[in-house]
Amino acid sequence: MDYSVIFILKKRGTMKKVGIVMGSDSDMNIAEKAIDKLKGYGVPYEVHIYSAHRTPEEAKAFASGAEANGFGAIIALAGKAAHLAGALAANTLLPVIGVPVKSSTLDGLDALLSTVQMPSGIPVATVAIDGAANAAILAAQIIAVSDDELLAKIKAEREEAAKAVLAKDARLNS
Ligand code: RP5
Repeated sequence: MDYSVIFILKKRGTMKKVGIVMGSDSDMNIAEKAIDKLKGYGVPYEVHIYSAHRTPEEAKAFASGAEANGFGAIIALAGKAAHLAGALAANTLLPVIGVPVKSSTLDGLDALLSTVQMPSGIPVATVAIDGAANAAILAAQIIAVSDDELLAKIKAEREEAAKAVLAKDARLNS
């Protein structure tokens, strides 16, 4: 077999997964934005429901084992007193991206502050309230550091987005 074919097969088999963890199934409509993005890039992922408060042991076990289980980044979605991203980050050296989820009472500001205000030494990369699509793009960028094919897909997507903006601009003055 051609060496380049062997290389491609090896590389496909070893692409790191993204873990999508949400605090409740009520976060699923937001998690779907991340799932759709990762599917579009062809990035493997797993989705789980673990809560920092309701199932702390399972959340800890997932984070502790994530690197050994083939994950390259973790997206954590939670609303209200959203400690999930921080609790996962405390138990792994993988990059953790926090998505504060908007709840019915404080419009997600509670979750934003709970997710973003991490103590020094345990970082969480926090995206906007309900910003699961950006979380997935950031996770894909992290995986793409060692995957040129994935990097090219993300670059192409940005170029398409820029073209769409410029086409709208051109229409304003035509
Ligand atoms: C958080 O509390 C979850 O992430 C969810 O956003 C919020 C409400 O959870 P449910 O009461 O709907 O299960 O832990």
